Amino acid sequence: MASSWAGLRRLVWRLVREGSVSRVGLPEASFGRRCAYGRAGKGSRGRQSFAFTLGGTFGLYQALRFYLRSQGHSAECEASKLPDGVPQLTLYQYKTCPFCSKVRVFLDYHDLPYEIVEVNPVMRREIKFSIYRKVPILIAHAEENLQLNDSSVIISVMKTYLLSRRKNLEEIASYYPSMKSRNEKGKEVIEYNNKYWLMLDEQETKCAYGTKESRAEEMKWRRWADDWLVHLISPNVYRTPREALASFDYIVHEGKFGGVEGFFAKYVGAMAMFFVSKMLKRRHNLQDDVRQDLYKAANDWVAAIGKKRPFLGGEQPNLADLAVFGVLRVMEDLEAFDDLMSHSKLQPWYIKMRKVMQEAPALHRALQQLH
Ligand SMILES: N[C@@H](CCC(=O)N[C@@H](CS)C(=O)NCC(=O)O)C(=O)O
Repeated sequence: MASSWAGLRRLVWRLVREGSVSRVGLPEASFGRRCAYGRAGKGSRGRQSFAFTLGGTFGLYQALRFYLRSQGHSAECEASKLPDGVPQLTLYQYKTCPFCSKVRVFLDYHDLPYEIVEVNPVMRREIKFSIYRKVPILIAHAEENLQLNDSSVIISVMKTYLLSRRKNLEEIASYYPSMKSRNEKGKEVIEYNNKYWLMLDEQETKCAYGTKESRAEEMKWRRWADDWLVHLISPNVYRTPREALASFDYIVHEGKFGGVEGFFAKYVGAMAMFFVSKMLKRRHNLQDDVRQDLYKAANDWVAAIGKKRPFLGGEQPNLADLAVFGVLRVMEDLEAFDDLMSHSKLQPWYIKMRKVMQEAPALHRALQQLH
């Protein structure tokens, strides 16, 4: 522990001296303007003024202190895997899909580099190699390519891998077998029963969670993000013909569509989704004013965090924080998102999440240097 703090002080001094910290302070988030998260700060190294660097370094120092404290940092916990030990990753996605956004948030937060392959949602040629026909799909280019399906499986496998000292990716993935079952409409679906569970031994569990309750809480809210929060998105962003058109304008702009395809997708897609969203509203028993369900979900989430901690994970976000943020982020720039910010209690948490997502890559790089 003492050596960690000494290392931290050395690191901060080196960063100040070299001016090598990218900006970690974030201006007040401006909603209604799309924010590119990507690899925050890369390429801006060494170009900041001294005062700016010092401020950023201090922010990083504070963040590191919180991080180490919140992780109950100890010699045993330090043994977790470094991101540069992770194989090359390729994410097959639709940019605006909430499940894909969840995975990107997870990878960005942990500073794991990955290639993106944007899939054309009409032909889906890019995932022709796969029997599993949904996105996200993550390919880990290890000795043999390993395909991981389902956002929550991907996140659990990768998080287990980062925390685990002995298991390799193939072994961890084998603990998440797919199972065919039938949904309420009798349609065959693939499910992964234990997808919210990290495969950790006792020591790793202690490092990751501290208490049993925090592990159970994380699982509960990760499931909630998939089973409830996600289902509020479509009814809200396609609520009116005007909103449906704005949503499809965004989807076509951000997604991979041919010219004519894009034109049809925008107008036909918007009209279709306007009607589909009404069906989804009935299927999930939403209120007539679907915004009310969205606001309530946000307020339930904020209530679960409570007043004593900034994130559900404590001083740092846990997998549930990352999942909820990933899901909601796809609505940014749309009317539903602005309404959500002004009519629910979510905004302070959301701003903190944005800030932590900006800081996380620098934080994880700094932690690597500490080890
Ligand atoms: N449970 C899956 C759900 C993935 C999913 O439903 N993805 C949608 C896109 S948001 C999809 O690929 N649908 C099939 C299609 O577009 O044809 C996960 O968490 O990854």
